[in-house]
Amino acid sequence: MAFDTLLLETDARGVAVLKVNRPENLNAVNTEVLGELWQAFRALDADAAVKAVVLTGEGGKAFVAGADIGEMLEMTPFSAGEFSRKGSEVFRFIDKMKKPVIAAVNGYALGGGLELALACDFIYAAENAKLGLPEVTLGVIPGFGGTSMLAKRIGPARARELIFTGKVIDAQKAALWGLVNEVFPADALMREATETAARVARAGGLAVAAAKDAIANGLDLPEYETALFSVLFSTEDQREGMRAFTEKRKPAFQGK
Ligand code: CO8
Repeated sequence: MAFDTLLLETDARGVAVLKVNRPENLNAVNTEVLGELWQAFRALDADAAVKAVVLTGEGGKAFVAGADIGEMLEMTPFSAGEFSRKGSEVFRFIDKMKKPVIAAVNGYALGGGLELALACDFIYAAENAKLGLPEVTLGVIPGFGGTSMLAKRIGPARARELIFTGKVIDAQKAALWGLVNEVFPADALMREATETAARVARAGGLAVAAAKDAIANGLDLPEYETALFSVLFSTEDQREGMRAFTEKRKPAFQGK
């Protein structure tokens, strides 16, 4: 699949690396990028050869430095609403996907860029990463779900501090606050992220999808996990996984 604003590669382990590719604009997200992200994530979810996705930004400087300010400058309330709705649709789809998406934040993740990273299952960051929601410094607020996603991730008090001031924090503080899972040297980030994705890819895909579903939809509903757990006993993967353990061999999951 070819895109104008994205790069996509899948390896033999079932790991897809998707890059936002507008490095001259620090990968700022405009309407075209949102449309292509929507297409790419739908295609990745439907592709049986893909088991896990790593999302990052092209170039060494930015993951995504925000929504495209030049494009937003010309927006009307109507087109801003459309833009926000399209973004929310893409971000909600990442949550609904069967496959985990890891954000590898390799530089600036600001505004809509941090919101995009927050929409992923978890975030790894490079030591040089800088994260924040500086929208109030531009006279707006986060519009892709950032207020609630950040408050859920790091708690309302820390989210208020970041959102009200527009303050940008470094990777170490982001890790301390639980915004990113782990920090790596910049030249190790993609190796670490793709190795974690490959580890996910080796597990039972149906089980990983059920676990993602349980966390997304069952946090306050323990019966939901029970229902997903029991359904997995109708799969060949469950028998293969447990049989392989008792036979002291590696499982060969089929996703069935
Ligand atoms: N949009 C458009 N272009 C951008 C953006 C952006 N968000 N960020 C950087 N660029 C461009 C710059 O304009 C510049 O282009 P040019 O070379 O043509 O002048 C190029 O990228 C390189 O950037 P800089 O020269 O500024 O690089 P620096 O290293 O000096 O600075 C910074 C890097 C600090 C990241 C700086 O570029 C910056 O502050 N960028 C803006 C960050 C920001 O405020 N992001 C939040 C935007 S608001 C948002 O995301 C709202 C989301 C919700 C939308 C909801 C729908 C309505």
